[in-house]
Amino acid sequence: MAHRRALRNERWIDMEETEKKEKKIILSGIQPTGIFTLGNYIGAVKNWKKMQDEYNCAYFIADLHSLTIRQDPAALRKQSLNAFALLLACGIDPEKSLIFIQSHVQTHAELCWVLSCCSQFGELSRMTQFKDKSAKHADNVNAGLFTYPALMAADILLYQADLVPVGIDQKQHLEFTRDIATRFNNVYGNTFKLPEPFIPKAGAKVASLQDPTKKMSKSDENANASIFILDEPNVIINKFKRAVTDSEKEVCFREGKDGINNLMTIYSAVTGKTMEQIELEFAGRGYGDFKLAVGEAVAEELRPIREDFKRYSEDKAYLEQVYRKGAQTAAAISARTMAKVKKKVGLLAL
Ligand code: AQP
Repeated sequence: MAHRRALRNERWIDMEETEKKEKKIILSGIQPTGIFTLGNYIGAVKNWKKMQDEYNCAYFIADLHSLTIRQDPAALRKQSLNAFALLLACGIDPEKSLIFIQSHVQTHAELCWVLSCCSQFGELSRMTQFKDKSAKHADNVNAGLFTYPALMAADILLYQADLVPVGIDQKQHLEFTRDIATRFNNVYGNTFKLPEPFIPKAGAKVASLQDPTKKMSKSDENANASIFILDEPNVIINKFKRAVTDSEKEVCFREGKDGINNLMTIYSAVTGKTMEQIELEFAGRGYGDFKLAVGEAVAEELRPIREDFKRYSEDKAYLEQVYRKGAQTAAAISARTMAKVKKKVGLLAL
């Protein structure tokens, strides 16, 4: 099969000090809570692909994080494998980037425990995601939801990441990671690199097509609110036709036009056109023409991903080979940090 290649992960395995200095380390994860949306794609994965040549990238399926919300076990297993295949289909190349499934690498849970013991109840209680999610899932306000930032800190600090691409919603968690790393380094001596937030040049927040004041989300109950990256072209076009806009007729990016602003942001992200070019292109034409153009452009952008996903997901042996290799490499790299941490906090070596 065309996508089958020898897997070396060379850049990561042989990453000696020299290369480490040349290329910064980027780390990011995505939860396997469903098929990725156009928001996940434009806001994260599309950029992840672009960053592979310039940086040493580590990308993972954050399945441990997704346990903070109640999951159906069989569905979660399937979603994790699908999410992994989706990363490959979106152009994440296992020869350039380290890709793995979080729960396959035990150091994540292990460091999370140590960092939980360095986290204060007060600072965790101030996390807005905890407040939002505990309000949304009032019947399951579990300890994992509360200590989620400690796991995210472990994910980042294990790989000594320089940069972490974050949306505004995750900024507070990255600040927490920096605080906890600083605290640990002050008490035990220099152990962790302090990660910086990374805002990619072409990163955009994509809003729900049905309520443009909300972000587009995998878990939105309204199927018309989100474009899933495996949606068929006719489904995509119909969802855009139904997108909520306003009662005016002018395609222009302006405060108060949340629906049109969102569609322009999406169109710009997939075509590379500026807002001015888009305004000119649709001057004097109605919203109908514009919505159709956005739908067609998105369907075309996602077409190769849908096709590649089909090929990857049919080749379970290849997927297993890639995630096994990724887990081995991630375990070897993260073990270096974990060994340092254990020694510093006083855990007896085996
Ligand atoms: N609407 C969005 N616009 C831009 N970026 C987005 N991201 C998510 N939604 C949008 C970015 O995608 C990356 C992975 O997100 P995640 O799966 O770890 O969690 P999430 O942000 O909670 O994504 P969802 O789709 O909303 O999932 P559910 O419904 O399960 O909560 C992140 O970089 C995120 O910023």
